[in-house]
Amino acid sequence: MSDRRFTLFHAPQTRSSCTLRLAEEMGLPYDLHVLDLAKGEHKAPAYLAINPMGKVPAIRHGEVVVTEQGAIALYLGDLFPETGMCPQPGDPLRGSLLRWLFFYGDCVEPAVLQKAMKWEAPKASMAGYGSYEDTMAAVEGQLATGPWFLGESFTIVDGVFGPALTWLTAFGLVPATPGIAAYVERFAARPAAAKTAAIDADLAAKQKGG
Ligand SMILES: N[C@@H](CCC(=O)N[C@@H](CS)C(=O)NCC(=O)O)C(=O)O
Repeated sequence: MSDRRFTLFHAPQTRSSCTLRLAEEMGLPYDLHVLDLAKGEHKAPAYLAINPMGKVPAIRHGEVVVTEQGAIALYLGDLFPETGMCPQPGDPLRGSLLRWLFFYGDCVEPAVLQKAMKWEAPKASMAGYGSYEDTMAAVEGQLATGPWFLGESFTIVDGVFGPALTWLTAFGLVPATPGIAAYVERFAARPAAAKTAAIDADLAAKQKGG
């Protein structure tokens, strides 16, 4: 597949905004297929054929469909290795990259949800994330090696953790400790932040108006 242009199935100001932001960070060639969640377009048969979960983000590249934001980030990082944002096999950072991409979906998301919903904490030895406290302590420990999640350079892992920590602290679901707040601030200061926010604001306004 020589053509690397892909389609991003996107709904403004949702998790697919993370993928949009990453595409902008990496300077990738993409087309947007915008879905209006309020109109239920993500649960219509045409989109369920792309993602039977009826959730965004998803990407289609040729015949390949990828869902789940971490998987999409890795797929794009490998498809565009020249961006330097996805340490490749053989690079010592590759293991760390995989570790934290999986850690986000396997540990951070369920830990934060349990805490936010005030669900009873499961026995730590039974829960893949142990506890909310241990999960967030691990994230904070890793952030301390910054400025970026894997150290000196911005990578696709920041494309997942950056938006997540931005939203989670904005909604008060995760405390903006000094380490997390400084990371969120660095993430917000990157040029792709303003561009992505403008695209999303425009799309959201069009959906509200239409
Ligand atoms: N596990 C998915 C989660 C995707 C997800 O939950 N997306 C939300 C938007 S933030 C969604 O599509 N919600 C619409 C719905 O489920 O009705 C991922 O990591 O990409």
